Amino acid sequence: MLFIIAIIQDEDASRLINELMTEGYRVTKLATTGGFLRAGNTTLLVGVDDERFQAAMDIIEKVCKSRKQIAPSPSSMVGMPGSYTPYPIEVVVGGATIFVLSVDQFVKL
Ligand code: 2BA
Repeated sequence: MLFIIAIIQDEDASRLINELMTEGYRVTKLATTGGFLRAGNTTLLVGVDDERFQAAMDIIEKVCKSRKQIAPSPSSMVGMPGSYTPYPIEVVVGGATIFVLSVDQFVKL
């Protein structure tokens, strides 16, 4: 069994959950916040059997779109000695950021 941790944009969450559930995957949704933009995003946890892993990845790839976002300069740079006036920057937010872990044990009590 494999464990997919997928950080996605809020706009894609509802459709992705629907598509995964329709195909029989089990999904847990977490409301999360990106450290860089300090904006909300969504993290999905999906435990899958090895043979169904690639199909789940295909669904995530199909649904999740990259988007450009305008963000203020990282707050860590503002107000520091010698720092410059904050200016907006454009970043491309994935798609999806995905971590895949091997599951040692899966227990339901
Ligand atoms: P955020 O940390 O809010 O980052 C949003 C977007 O800002 C990133 O999109 C990237 O385009 C840009 N960005 C992030 N850190 C940057 C930096 N130090 N300098 C310049 N630009 C930077 P994505 O790479 O698609 O990431 C989307 C979200 O996925 C992130 O939101 C974060 O919540 C998560 N994420 C990405 N990589 C991660 C990692 N290695 N570990 C944990 N979470 C990660």
